[in-house]
Amino acid sequence: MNRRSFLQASTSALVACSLPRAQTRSASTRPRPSPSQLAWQRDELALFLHFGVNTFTDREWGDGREDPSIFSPSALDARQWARNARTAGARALILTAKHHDGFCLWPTRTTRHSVAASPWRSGEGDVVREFVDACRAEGLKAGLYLSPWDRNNPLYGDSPKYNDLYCDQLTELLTRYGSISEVWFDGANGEGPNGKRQAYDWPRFFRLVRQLQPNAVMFSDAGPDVRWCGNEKGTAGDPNWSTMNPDAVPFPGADGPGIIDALQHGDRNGTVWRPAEVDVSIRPGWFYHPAEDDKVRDVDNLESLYFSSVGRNGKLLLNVPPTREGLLHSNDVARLVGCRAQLDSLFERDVARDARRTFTVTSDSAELELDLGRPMTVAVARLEEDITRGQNVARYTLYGAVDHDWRVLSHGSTIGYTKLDRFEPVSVRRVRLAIADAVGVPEDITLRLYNPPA
Ligand code: FUL
Repeated sequence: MNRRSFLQASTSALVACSLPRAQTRSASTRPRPSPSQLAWQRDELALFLHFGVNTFTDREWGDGREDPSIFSPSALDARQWARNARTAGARALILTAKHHDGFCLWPTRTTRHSVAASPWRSGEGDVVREFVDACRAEGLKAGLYLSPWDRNNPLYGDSPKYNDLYCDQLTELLTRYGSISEVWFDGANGEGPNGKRQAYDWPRFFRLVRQLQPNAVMFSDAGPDVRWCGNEKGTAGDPNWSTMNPDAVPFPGADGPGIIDALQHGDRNGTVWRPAEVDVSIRPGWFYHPAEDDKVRDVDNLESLYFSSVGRNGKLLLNVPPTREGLLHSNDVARLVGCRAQLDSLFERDVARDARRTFTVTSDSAELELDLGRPMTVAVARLEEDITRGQNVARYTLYGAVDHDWRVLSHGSTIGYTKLDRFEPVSVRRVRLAIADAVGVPEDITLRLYNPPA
C-alpha cells in the first residue's frame, strides 16, 4: 500500500466510524479500574493450584464421601510451589481451600471434614497456612478458592443454614491468614441431602469479603471485580472490553442466552469495570492425574496461551496441580520455566524504544506514528492503552513502511491493558497505528515492537 492508498483506506475508516463524543458518556464518567483491579491486571500471570482429596482418588469432582485419611501428601512443600511460580513469572497463586467435595485444606471449626482428620502432619497440618507463608516468603500474592458447592456438608440444601456456614468458612479464611489478594468463586450449585437445591446468598458473601479484605478482588461469572472469560480453553474474547453491563450476568452460575457472549466480550458501553480472567489448566484435568504426566502443554502452547489471554486484555490464571507428594511435577515445572525463558527472550528488546513518536488526536481520528530511525525487522506488536483512564479503542489498523510503501501489519478490535499482534517478519522504518473506532477519545497509546529470536 502506498501513502496515497493508505490515506484513502484510513480516512474512509475514520469517516465511517469516527470517534464519537456526543453519543457516549464523557471520558470522566466512563468506568475505570480500582487500585486492586489495576494491580490484579498488571500481575498478568497467576498460578492456580487444584489440590485436595481428588489428588488421591484420581478424580476431578469428589462426591464428598472421601475418607479424610486418604489425604496424605508425602513431601508437601509449598515453598517449592511458590519458588517455581516466581521463576515462571507469576505474581500470585490461588489455592483450592475447598473444592466441590467439601474437604477443607485448613483446620476449620465448621466441619470435621478437613486436614485435621487426616494423617498428614498427624492431623496438625494447615495447607492454607503453609501456602500463604510460602507466597509471602517468595514475594507473591495469595488467593483462595472456596467452592460454594459442597457435596459433603449435611447442611447443604438447607439454604439459610448452609449460607451461615459458608460465611463462617469465608471468615476463617479471610481473618486468619493476613492479606488475601483474590477470592475465587464459581457458581457450581447442586442439591443437598434433603433433595433441595441450595440458594446462595451472593450479596451477603460479597459484602463479607469486602468487609474482611477490602483490597481483595472477587472473581466469579458475575464479578463483582473480575469476571470469568466464558471458557476454560485459555482464550479471552475478541473484542474484549473490561467494561460490562452487570445485568448481563446477574449472579455466579447464571445460565441463559447471551451470557457466555457477555463474559467473552464485555460491553463497550458497560457501566462497571470488570476485566476478564482466563483460567485454564496446563494439563487436561484441573487436579493431578499420573496418566496425564505426558499431556502437559508444551512451551509453544503456553506461549500462545499468553497471547490469547494477556495479549487480549485478559489476565492468565494457569492451573498447575500439585502431585500426591505435594509438589509441582517436574514436567510442569520444565514447561513453565521454558515458557518464561521464551517470553523473556521475545520481549527482551523493544525496537521502538527510542523511536520518534507522534500522537495526533483530532475531532474524528487518532493516529500514532513511530519513526524507528532505520529499517528494523519486526514480527510482534504490543499495544497498550493507559487503562488508569479506562478503555476506549474499538478498532484499529497497524501499518508499516520502510519509506512510503505502507502495508497493513495487523488490525484488531479492542486494545485495553495489552493487545499482542503477531505477523510475518517485515522490515519497517515507520509504523502507524490508525484508530478507526473508539468509545471515547483515546488517551495516550503505547506501541512496542519486537523481533522474535530465530
Ligand atoms: C469449575 C469446577 O467445577 C472445576 O472442577 C474447576 O475447579 C474449575 C476451575 O472451576 O467451576
